Amino acid sequence: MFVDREIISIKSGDGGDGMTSFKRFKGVATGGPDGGDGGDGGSIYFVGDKSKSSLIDFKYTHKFTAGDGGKGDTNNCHGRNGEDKKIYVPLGTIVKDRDSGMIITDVYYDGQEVKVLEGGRGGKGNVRFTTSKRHTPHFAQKGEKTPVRYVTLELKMIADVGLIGFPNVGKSTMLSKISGAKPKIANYHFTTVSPNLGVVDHYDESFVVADIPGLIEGASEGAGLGHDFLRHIERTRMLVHVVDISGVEGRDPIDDFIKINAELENYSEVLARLPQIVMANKYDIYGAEENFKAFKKKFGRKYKIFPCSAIGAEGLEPLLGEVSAVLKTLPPPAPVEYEPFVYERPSNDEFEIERDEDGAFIVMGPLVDLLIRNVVLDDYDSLNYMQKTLREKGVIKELRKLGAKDGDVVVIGETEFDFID
Ligand SMILES: Nc1nc2c(ncn2[C@@H]2O[C@H](COP(=O)(O)OP(=O)(O)OP(=O)(O)O)[C@@H](O)[C@H]2O)c(=O)[nH]1
Ligand SMILES: [Mg+2]
Repeated sequence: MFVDREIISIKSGDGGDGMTSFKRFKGVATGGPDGGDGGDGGSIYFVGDKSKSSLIDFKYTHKFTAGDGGKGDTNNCHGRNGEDKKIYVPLGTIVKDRDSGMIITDVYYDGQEVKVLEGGRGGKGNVRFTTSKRHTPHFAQKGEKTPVRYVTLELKMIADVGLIGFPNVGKSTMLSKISGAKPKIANYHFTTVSPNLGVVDHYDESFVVADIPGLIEGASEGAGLGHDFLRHIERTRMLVHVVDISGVEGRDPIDDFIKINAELENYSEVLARLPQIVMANKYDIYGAEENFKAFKKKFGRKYKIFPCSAIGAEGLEPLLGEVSAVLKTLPPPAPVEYEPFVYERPSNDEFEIERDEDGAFIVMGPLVDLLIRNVVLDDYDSLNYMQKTLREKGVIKELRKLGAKDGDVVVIGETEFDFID
């Protein structure tokens, strides 16, 4: 089964919680704080793997999670860091944010590693909250929790040359003769149901050829199978347009050629503009010579046309020579161009204030999450630390601006406070 589009969920590891603890000595109630930091969560990477040719693995496994960071420990011990998760994908896999459709990365090269989600930060242990005034902080920071993200994987194969044409014209036969690929070949339409890649060695040059299912009229609007696969030749550098010059199936090669080019035009300007040469195949069949002359007369000025018999491996050498020569004039293949989309980590400083029906001010947002993580409400030092943070981050100022007066209720997390300016 060939799979070229899947949605998966990815999640980097949560940060481990920081530890609250105090040194213990014989005969002494408590020593100084010694709670260590939590470990960082593992990150999510995508890795290019040339041995993969489809996204089939993701049909069965949709969920990828990196390891969580371990909790900080006593004696100032740092929690262990979570394990990274590496997701191996075929070359040419474009990773998009599912919701916005924006491109996060194009995994293009073998072994290329792209970090897509950073692990959550480990929380700080209580040691880190010691100040000159506060010697025994009874609180530590919780690890950063990371959200689940959904990404679309879309395979757009990477090949130098795309083989296009009606069904049954001999595209797969051609590929099997010029490369080590062994595509299915048979005398009926749509023998090929998914793309095949083959590597062609031609003297000192080497290039990759993609054979896709046959195209038919209306392919650009979804007729037949071709439409789903046109995107796999969007990234090629040139096209070899295969026509059945014998017209053995009762079709007119000139007509065929015009129709397929019209479909390309409809589908994408990029495809229509790719350099194109013509393989006039099945030249071995009686009647082909006549058709070839007419075809050449009509298109010979605009296109280079090569009479061939794929089945007999005849006439392929001049065609490959031309492919090789054209490729040399073209820029090297490159990943798609895009403004990379980056998942933001929850900013620690943002907050919003709303008023509920009773007039209480509700403070919300990542800043609040941070405060709640940091503060142990029945601890005096901790509460002071929170007040200081509220002032520093502009929450008090904003409350005042919104008209908060002494005695008004301010809700932070699950706790209510009286506003005192
Ligand atoms: N006489 C003759 N028959 C050929 C030639 N090339 C291919 N064929 C035959 O044409 C039929 C179709 O060949 P395929 O290579 O499967 O054609 P295709 O274009 O890949 O077809 P689809 O995958 O269905 O689009 C097979 O029976 C081949 O043996 C040729 O040069 N001469
Ligand atoms: Mg085929």
